[in-house]
Amino acid sequence: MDYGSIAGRLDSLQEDGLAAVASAADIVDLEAVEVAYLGRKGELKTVLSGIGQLPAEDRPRVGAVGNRVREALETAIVARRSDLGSVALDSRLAAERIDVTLPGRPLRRGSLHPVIETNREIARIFGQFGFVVYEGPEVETDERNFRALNIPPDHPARDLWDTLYTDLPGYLLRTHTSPGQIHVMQATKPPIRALLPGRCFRYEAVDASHGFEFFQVEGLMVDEGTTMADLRGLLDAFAHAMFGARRATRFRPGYYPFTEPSVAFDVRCVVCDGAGCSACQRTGWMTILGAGMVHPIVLRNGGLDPERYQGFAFGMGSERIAMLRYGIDDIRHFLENDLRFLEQF
Ligand code: 2NL
Repeated sequence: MDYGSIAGRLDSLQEDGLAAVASAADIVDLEAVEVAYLGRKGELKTVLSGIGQLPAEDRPRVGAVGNRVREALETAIVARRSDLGSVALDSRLAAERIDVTLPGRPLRRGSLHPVIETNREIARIFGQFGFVVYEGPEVETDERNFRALNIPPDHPARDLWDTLYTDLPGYLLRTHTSPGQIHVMQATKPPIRALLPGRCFRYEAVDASHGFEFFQVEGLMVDEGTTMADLRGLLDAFAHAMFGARRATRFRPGYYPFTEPSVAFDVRCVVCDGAGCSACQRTGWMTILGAGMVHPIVLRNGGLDPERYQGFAFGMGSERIAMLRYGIDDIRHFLENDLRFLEQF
């Protein structure tokens, strides 16, 4: 072992090392090259370990060559690492390139069911008069659905509602949302301005204008000194908001066991505007809801003193209002969930 042979080995180590650095294909490869040449058990260490066998005067010269080789390799590795880094970034950028000029992918758009949308519009209009939306359960007691509303068992008025009963005695599917109003009266103090939308059920043969399930929106107002004039004014405002500002309206006498007096509320036919057509059976008028002054017995069942409080209530079929708004002639469309129908709203 002499200076010449060690220096020669160091030169060829540098040459091999630089070649290995240059051909490292990626960062991981380059790290392995670094460990192999400059690591604790790497090539450089191995060659330099022979330094002890040299004459003392040769050792600094060999050390100087060793340092030059280490620096050359380290410099090459740093440069190669930065090259490989930008190559990796370039290829990632290429692989993940986004063509911002492509048209977007359309999302499928949903919309509210026309009956629900109609309920919301009704709630929006009455909301302007301070009415607050409440919801009650679809399975109700015979007590709240009938008896509290002045419809005792065996009363002939029960024939007006063909009822779906449950297996549980005393429980039924509500035939109107009025039992929810009983909840409201029992739970809150006047002044009450409540709106109750919801699904109702009747045991009924299905045809173009009847379903066995349907939606209803009921309103209830109770306060001291509430009169039929307040009812008429409110319903006029509703009719004008829903069917046009100049639409004529009228009250006709009606009958409900839970209101006295009771009325039917009509608007000028929205199809012929009074000229007479098949939609209004040539009467020129269409009934859009039933209403009346809350019967004193019903107020008392709601926990309120009829000597102090008066109230009115009204109820409308959501499907009927939706049919008039959109010119739909068959109520069965609302339950069939045919997308060709629903997508039009
Ligand atoms: C209709 C008519 C109506 C009511 C509903 C009501 C509720 C309570 C007290 C008194 Cl708690 N009345 N609701 C009153 C009159 C008519 O609905 O045929 N709707 C589709």
